[in-house]
Amino acid sequence: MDKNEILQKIRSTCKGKDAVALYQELAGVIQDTFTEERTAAEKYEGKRAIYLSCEFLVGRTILNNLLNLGILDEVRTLLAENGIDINMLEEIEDCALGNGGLGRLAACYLDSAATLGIPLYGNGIRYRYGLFKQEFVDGFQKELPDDWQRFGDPFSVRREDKARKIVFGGGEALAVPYDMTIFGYGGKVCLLRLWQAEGNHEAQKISEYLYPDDSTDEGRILRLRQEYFFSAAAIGEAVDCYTARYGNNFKRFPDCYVFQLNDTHPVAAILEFIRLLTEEYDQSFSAACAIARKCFAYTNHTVMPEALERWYVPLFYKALPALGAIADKLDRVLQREYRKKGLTTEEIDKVRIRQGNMFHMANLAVYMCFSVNGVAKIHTDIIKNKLFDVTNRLCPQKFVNITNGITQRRWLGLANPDLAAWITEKIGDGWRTDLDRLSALREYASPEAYRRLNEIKAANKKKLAAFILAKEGVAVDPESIFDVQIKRLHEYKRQLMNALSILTIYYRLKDKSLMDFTPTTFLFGAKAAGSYFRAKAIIKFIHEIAARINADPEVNHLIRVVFVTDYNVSYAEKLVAAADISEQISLAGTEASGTGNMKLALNGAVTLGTMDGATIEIIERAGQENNYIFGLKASDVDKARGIPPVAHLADPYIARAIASLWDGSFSDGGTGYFKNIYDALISEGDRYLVLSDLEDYIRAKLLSNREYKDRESFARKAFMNIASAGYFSSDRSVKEYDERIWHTKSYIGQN
Ligand code: 26Q
Repeated sequence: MDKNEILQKIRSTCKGKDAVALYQELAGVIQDTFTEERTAAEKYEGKRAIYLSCEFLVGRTILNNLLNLGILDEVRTLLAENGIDINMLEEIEDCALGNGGLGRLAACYLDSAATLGIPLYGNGIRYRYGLFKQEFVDGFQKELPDDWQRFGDPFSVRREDKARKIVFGGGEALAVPYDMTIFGYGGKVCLLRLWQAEGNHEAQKISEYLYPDDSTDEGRILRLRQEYFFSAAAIGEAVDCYTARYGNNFKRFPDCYVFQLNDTHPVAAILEFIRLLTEEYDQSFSAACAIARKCFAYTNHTVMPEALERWYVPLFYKALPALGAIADKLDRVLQREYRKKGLTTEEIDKVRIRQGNMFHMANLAVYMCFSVNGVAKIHTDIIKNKLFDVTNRLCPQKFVNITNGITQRRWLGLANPDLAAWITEKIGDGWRTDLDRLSALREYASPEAYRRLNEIKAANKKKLAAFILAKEGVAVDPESIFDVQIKRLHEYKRQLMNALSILTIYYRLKDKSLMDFTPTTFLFGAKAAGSYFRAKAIIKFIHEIAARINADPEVNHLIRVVFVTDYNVSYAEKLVAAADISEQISLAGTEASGTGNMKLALNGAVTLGTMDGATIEIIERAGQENNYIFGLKASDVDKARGIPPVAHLADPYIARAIASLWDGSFSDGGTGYFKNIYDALISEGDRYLVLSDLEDYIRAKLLSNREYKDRESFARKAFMNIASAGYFSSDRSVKEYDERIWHTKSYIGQN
């Protein structure tokens, strides 16, 4: 790649274009310049790792691509010279083909693999509509369709030559791949192949929406078809390429391909692989299974029972008849194998693929994959010792921990250019490809450094405050503490606990029992699944609290609450750069890893959190003394469940906050939302132990609030968090996947 050549092309064509035309122009120039690299990735002959995922939460790409190509600053200047503000490009596209953590992780991994030159190939679905756009009407969430291709999709190439027919129960579709170029830092690329379903109306529906409603059988069948559709396309293509080279002898297949399953969503790939080899390549069932067991690896992202995929057997057969039969056959093989090994009936029942009239997809994945990994230490321990304990006793070498990571190019370089520049000034810019270098910052620890950090944070807060005023119409004080909770709305993540803590603080400020409170802005960003009643109830509750507090002249110079609209990757970039406090408050043992925790720590936010997920590993490195840790440990949770929720209402402010859910303090517009929340806490046993942790949470929150006053010592904590964040680069994670699971470099054909 020749930087100057690109700049020259841009210079000659950028004049007189509006934002959309300019965006397309820039993308076109970049894309054209990399035809060779794309072709090289496509023709690569070594072993490939195929990342199968229903979600890729790519976000906006134009600025990130310019950054990774090392020409962001030059292009910014060049456009400015022509009277164009580069930021207007940010208004254009947002490729949100994912819901949250799991989808964003896939995007970070592609960025890292591209940068490192690891032959990782993303495979997913080219949804016509991505994650819904969020609006609030009177504090109620409304979901609107996300027409992300409105201005085109200039980083993708349609590959009709690679289209494949996919047959499922009662129909077929043509799978047409679109190859999206993922630009790594330094100019290497990876390919993200997104399959689009074409054909009749039924066929087209397959790639229409990310997560169609699965409250009906029709919706569930559609979801299954989606999962099968892209998995079968990816498997079919791999097998075609392999047989073209090696014929029908599949012995070397595992030396050419490894498939990483991003949760169980693409697990149909295993069944499809066995189907293809047995039905079309004349392999025996056991031979096909033996090969499958060498080339599939499974990442688990959750221990919550309701997020573990289970399919009603008759429905599965209806959608995918041939695969249903294979799943049942594997279940019989599993029982025979484990009986021979001396497992008890009870143990076998726990690991069976078929559980009554349901197929248990995680059990299928664990049985068939050579590697099963969790996404943070505590999470891997839980899956080894609870979820998959039987398999772990039999086959402990199958289980691997690979703690998640994030790409520092987007989450520091792009999101926080001032901090990035300051770090570079101190330690050079090696951190862009080796985040461990951040530890060298420790040598620069000094009051001068803390002062500078505070300046950078203050400037980011000012920018965010201006953005929030423009976008949300709420004025926030950039001098106040920015306390940030950004993540999908889920009960286990306990946004409700944050809301209740804010209410108790509000009541205490009102009756002057809380003095010397440092002014604080509480920021929330979250989307709730359209069908998740209680999550939407919590959103409304937070909006009611925000409206009350922000309009109260007695206290609104001390405390404000903002629920930002349409939280997405771009909003996250602004929020992480401006956060003082990072809220990571899930009930211990419920958040598999979290990755927002890493983004916030990397940008110098201090964690207010529980010992859960990867937060534990962040604290291990950054020091408990530099963060605010509270609450139950995972090992305390069972015992805590024995205490009735009402036993935690002794504090009058907490009691009052809970009462506000039913005593008419707030109105839910007759939806029953607030009664529903009250019931969750009081009548239904408070599943996520909000009340057990609330008091200690408020203690920790108020402690951080007091300590913030000492600006130097607080900045020192932020500094230590930044200097300790090196481990959480997705470069490290992806290298671990490659070294411990994929082994792409030990491809025998290369020797
Ligand atoms: C389940 C059944 C049927 C249909 C859909 C699903 C489903 C869909 C999406 C279940 C789970 C998801 C998404 C999970 C997710 O994003 N998990 C997050 O993954 C992150 C990356 O590993 C972790 O950091 C987070 O802790 C975890 O919550």
